[in-house]
Amino acid sequence: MEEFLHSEFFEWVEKAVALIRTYEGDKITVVHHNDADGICSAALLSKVCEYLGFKSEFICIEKVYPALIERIHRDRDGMIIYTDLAGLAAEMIDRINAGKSRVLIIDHHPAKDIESDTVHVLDPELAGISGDIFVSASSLNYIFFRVLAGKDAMDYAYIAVLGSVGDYHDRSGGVLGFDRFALSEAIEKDQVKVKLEGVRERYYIEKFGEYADVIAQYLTTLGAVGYERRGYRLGIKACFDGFDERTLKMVSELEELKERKFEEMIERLKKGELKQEKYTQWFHVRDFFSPMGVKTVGEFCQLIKDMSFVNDSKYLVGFQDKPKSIPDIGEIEWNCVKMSGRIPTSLERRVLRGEMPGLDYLVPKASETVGGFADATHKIAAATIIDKGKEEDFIKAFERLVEDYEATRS
Ligand SMILES: [Mn+2]
Repeated sequence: MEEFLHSEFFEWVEKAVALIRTYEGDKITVVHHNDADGICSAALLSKVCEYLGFKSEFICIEKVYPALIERIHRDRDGMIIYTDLAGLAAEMIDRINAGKSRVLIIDHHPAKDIESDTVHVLDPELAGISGDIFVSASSLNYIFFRVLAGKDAMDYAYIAVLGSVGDYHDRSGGVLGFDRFALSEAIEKDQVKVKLEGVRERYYIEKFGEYADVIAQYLTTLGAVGYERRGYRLGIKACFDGFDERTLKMVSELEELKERKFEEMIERLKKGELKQEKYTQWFHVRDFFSPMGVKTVGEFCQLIKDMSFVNDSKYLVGFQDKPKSIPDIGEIEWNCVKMSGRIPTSLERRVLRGEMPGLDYLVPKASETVGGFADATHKIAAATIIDKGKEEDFIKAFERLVEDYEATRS
């Protein structure tokens, strides 16, 4: 621990710890992401609440949509902790919260700090430390817990390792930085053994009798594929109790379900449901992917983008209905669809050379024309949310934008 004592980052953690220590209410609401890192973060925060004697409520969401934030803050007060998401949403949360609750955002994604008396951001990105490489949300929550509770927190170090691996922080051969600090404590406590496979480290977790990458995949399946069935709840529980037969059965059922739905959808697209425009090919899964979360349509596009039935010179766009009912929250007054875009490899080359426009240009612009907001855009992968019924207008706008881009180049 000593090596962190003098860092600026450590002072930030202490400030966050002071916020929870001085909280005078009796209940804390934890809003967390639905992937393995988010589930492990929630598990660690459940122990933080237990340690301090607070009651806790857990809300699992896929993204920080304003409508969800409004509902969460309308119906609750006291202290609300967001974790593994919301780093960039502090301003929006502050506006919606309007001074009502004490809010702490514990995230490792790119973040924006704000001046606020009630909303506070703890994020390594703000201290110049890459949250994508050196610290998962789980490791951050572990350090938060560790500073708060001292060595008592070490009993849960393995959960941080699980979360880091869930976010692929071992991709360079092993986890680094603050993730490695959590790993070293888990090793010290005999919770984890490092096995070297070639040039890659794997982390064997004694509690599960299994490697961290395997367990992290179970958690992701529970949280993402089983989102509408609240699979993440079983995931949080499994972090402490291990995977019982019922949970393992749910994992394998969900994996089969996903495979079956994906295969069926591919057949449907081959039989004509993949609509062809001049520059775009697109489809709509409606609610066929339920109970999987809306991230699924993106994963599906990624899977099929280079298959032989997909035209390799056209953009690939998929839509999925956003369910009206959000687990842990209830009915939300919205009527919208998630759009995901990907680019087949041969078109991707032309995009990267600048001959064709990227999705980071097309998707926000096309969304704007139909009044939507683009949530996450990169050159070769992008997503947005638009109103239901606007799908064809979106495609038309998308087509026009590509056409205009081509016209200005020739
Ligand atoms: Mn994460």
